[in-house]
Amino acid sequence: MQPDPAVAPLLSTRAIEALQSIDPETLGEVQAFREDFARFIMPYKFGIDEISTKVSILREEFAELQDYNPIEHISSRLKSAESIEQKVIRKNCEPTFEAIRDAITDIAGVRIVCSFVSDVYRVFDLLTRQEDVRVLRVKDYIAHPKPNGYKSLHVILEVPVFLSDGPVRVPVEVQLRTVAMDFWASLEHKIYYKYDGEVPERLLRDLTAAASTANQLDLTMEDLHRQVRGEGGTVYSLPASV
Ligand code: 0O2
Repeated sequence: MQPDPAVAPLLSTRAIEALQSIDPETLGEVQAFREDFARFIMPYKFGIDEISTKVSILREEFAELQDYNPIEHISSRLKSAESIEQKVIRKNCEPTFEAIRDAITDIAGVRIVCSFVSDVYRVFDLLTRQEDVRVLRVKDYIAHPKPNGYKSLHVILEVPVFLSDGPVRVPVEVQLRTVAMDFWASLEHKIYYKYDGEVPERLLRDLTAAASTANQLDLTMEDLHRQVRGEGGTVYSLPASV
């Protein structure tokens, strides 16, 4: 393969030689794979759009009609091809699009950050009650934190996406957590990557202590919030239907 003349001056000699050594058949296979991957990943992007729209509607409705909004912010991500590949290896999944579709349910991810713990369960309830949403799996790391202190409510939701050749149902992993849980998880994630998973014992201890401080902050803030609103006792749990 010859490099595109427009970009050739930007490439090193090694890169140009590498490109020239690719035969047309291999190049065709790579291009076909790129197209297949784009077709595979597209519905997941639309799944994110569907969930994001649902959350935005709830958020706007709260902003218009209530005197406070339980949703602080929302973010989303599509798992990268590299990250999907790592998970395929970790889960010992067959490397076909069909098998990946069945085995990996967090290709589309949406994170909803709420003000208080009760809001996390409230937003979960409002989302999962919608009739086009199916709950595939729930992991309540708030009721049952991970040993390192990680807290979050994870739910795999399945939503319909309407494509030109018909509807497909797409799984989307939704992570719901408070601002304090999010702050802790972001830092823990950075530290974990910085040390490539081998975090020094002292830092692990400090992180666990910080998780407990974040938890205490959540309890205190929720209590203050309830006092200001003149509300009674706290109920932090999943609805009975889950
Ligand atoms: P990324 O880039 O954040 O998406 P499963 O999917 O159920 O087969 P898994 O992946 O263990 O298995 O699922 P789980 O327990 O629901 O956790 C998935 C995601 O939760 C992770 O995604 C993180 O985003 C988050 N998470 C889980 N545990 C921790 C933790 O201890 N610390 C932090 N900071 N985040 C955590 P990925 O796949 O790691 O990547």
